[in-house]
Formats: sequence, C-alpha cells, structure tokens
Amino acid sequence: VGAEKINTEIITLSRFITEEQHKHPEATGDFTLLCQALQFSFKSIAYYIRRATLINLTGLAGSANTTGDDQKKLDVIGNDLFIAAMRGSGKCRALISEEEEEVIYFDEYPNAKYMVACDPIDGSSNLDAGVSVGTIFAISKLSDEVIANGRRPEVKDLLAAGTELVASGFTMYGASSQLVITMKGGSVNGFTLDSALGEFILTHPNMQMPKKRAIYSVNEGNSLYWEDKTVQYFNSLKFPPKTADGKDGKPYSSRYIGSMVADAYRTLLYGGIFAYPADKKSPKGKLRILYECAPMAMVMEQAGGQAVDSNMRRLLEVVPESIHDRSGIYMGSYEEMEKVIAAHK
Ligand code: AHM
Ligand code: MG
Repeated sequence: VGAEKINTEIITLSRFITEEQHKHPEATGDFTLLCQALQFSFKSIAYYIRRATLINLTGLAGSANTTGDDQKKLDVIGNDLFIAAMRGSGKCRALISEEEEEVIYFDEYPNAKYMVACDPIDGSSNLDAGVSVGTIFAISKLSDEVIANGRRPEVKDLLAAGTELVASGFTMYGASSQLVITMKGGSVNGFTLDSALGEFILTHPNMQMPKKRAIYSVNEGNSLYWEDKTVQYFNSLKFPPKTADGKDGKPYSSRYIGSMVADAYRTLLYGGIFAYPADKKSPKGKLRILYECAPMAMVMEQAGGQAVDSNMRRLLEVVPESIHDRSGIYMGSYEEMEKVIAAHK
C-alpha cells in the first residue's frame, strides 16, 4: 500500500518484434535484425536532433538534394546514419533515400532479401524552429527470382505498389520520440522512446483511428492552384450548410504543422483528414510515393482509415514510375475520406 504500481511487464520494440517472429515459424530472423538496425538509426537521429542547437547542427549544409530541396546539416547526418544502419544490418540489399539521387546497393550482402525506402528527416524545413520532424520508412522483400539469382535488383524491380510492402511506419521526434510501425496484414502499434532505458516501449497497442473527426490538415496557401473540386471540398468544411432548424453548421478545425509525420500522427490519434493534393502548379503533387505516401497509406489503412491519390485511386495501388516519383495524397478517418471521395467524383 502506498507504493507506486510499477509496470514490470514492459514490452520493448525488440520483444515485440521477436514475439511477432515466433508467430511465423518460417521466419528466418532477418526481418528482426533489420528492425534492430532501424531502431538504432531512429535513436541516433533523435539524439542529434535534440542536441542540434547546442552542437551547431542547425542551418543549411550548402547542398541541394535530388529533388532540389536545400539540404539541412541534419538532413545529411540523418541520411548518413540511416545508410550506415542499413548497411550494418547485413539484411538490406538496396536502399532508396529522399536524400540520394540513385539507389544505394549493398553489394557486400548479395543474399540480403530486403529493400528499404526512407525519408530520413521528414519535415526538415521545421528543424531549426524545434518543431517535430520524423523518419518515414517502407520495407519490402525482393522477388524470389532476384533472391534466387543473388543478382543486384534493377530499378524496375524496386518500383512496386504499396500493396507489396511487408512493413512500414514512421517516427516523430517531438516532445518525446514516437515510433509507429505496422506489418503486412497486422495491426498498427505505437512505441515511445524511453531515453533513460534507450528502448522504444509499446505505449499504443493496436492503434485504431476514429472513424470521423472534424479536423482538416492542408497547406491552404496552395488554394490558388487547386482544382475546383478541391476548393469546393475544403470550402464545404469551412462553410457548412445551415442545420434544419436554421442554425449555423459547425465548421471543421484547421491544423497544419507542415511535417507530415506530425500531421499524420495527430490524425492517427484524433482522426480527421490530411491532404497534399496535386494542383495546377505541381500536377504530380509534392510528396514522394515510395517513402512518403505509400508507407503512410499502409499505416492509415491498417488503423482503419483510407488513403487515396488526387484521382481518388487507392494510394497503395499506385505504382511509381521512378524512385522519386510523386503523388497527390488524401488520407485519414474512414468516414471523412468517404466525403473526400464523394466530393471529387
Ligand atoms: P521534406 O521531406 O523535404 O521535409 O518535405 C515533406 C514535407 C512534409 O512533411 C509536409 O507535409 C510537406 O512537406 C509540407 O510542405 P509545404 O511546406 O509545401 O506545406
Ligand atoms: Mg519528406
């Protein structure tokens, strides 16, 4: 009596992944090792972000990445940490990173079976202001043919729809570091980094998104370039029709952080919709399919939501034409997404 109840049955990410592995007798343990390397990269990126202002890591690196964005010093460090972790795992054959123009091949591991796509630090325009950023990752298995021949996969072998992913997720380095991960056909689970223990602890098991919530998240500064249907849809949220008894309808709340990881994390917990539509200025949209749209779409769907592109096509079925290909995206609560789709018909 009086003593605080301490939870001694802590489920760490390592324990969680090991238990998942045991559910699949055919599993070789390769995925488990890949996840160990992944979680080390998340911890180290989180560590440098927290110390950035103290050790002179804010600001630009003086270079631009493949897609023309100015690289921040931390973009470069996050990318290097991620590549080193994937190489060190010995289980990753090819890596696609937002910060690298070409595919990175780990030829020293010709039998590695996995391919990873990542955005090492998503939302990096927010970095110097201390706003949440995060890492997005998507994991897929190379085809049996590529594995059997131990050959280097070609770019076309890597351009698959999101339905082929074996796992995906993202981290958010905010007030605390959060990790959200889902495996094919499974639930979505959320972990919080306990920095004293250096472990991600399962804090949000089996995440299910609310079916609806009156929150929208979009950069309205792009309205001028939107298609008419998109303008009308967002207007319908802001200017709802009067109720039957003549009272004002209740408009939606607007929340936009400008870091997809943070906007997506809020959407997972609270519900609502997040959008980055394709528009007249960017007909392919802004966000990248392989390491931004598809992994987020997988998380949203497996948490009970939906994700589509600007043509209202299921995002997980979109096949990119190149490794840095982009797409418009709408994702979020199931019922809110039904409204998005109806409004764009
Ligand atoms: P980044 O990968 O260069 O950080 O860009 C992706 C980010 C997303 O996190 C966010 O949703 C979007 O770009 C914000 O774009 P904008 O500033 O145009 O609203
Ligand atoms: Mg990004």
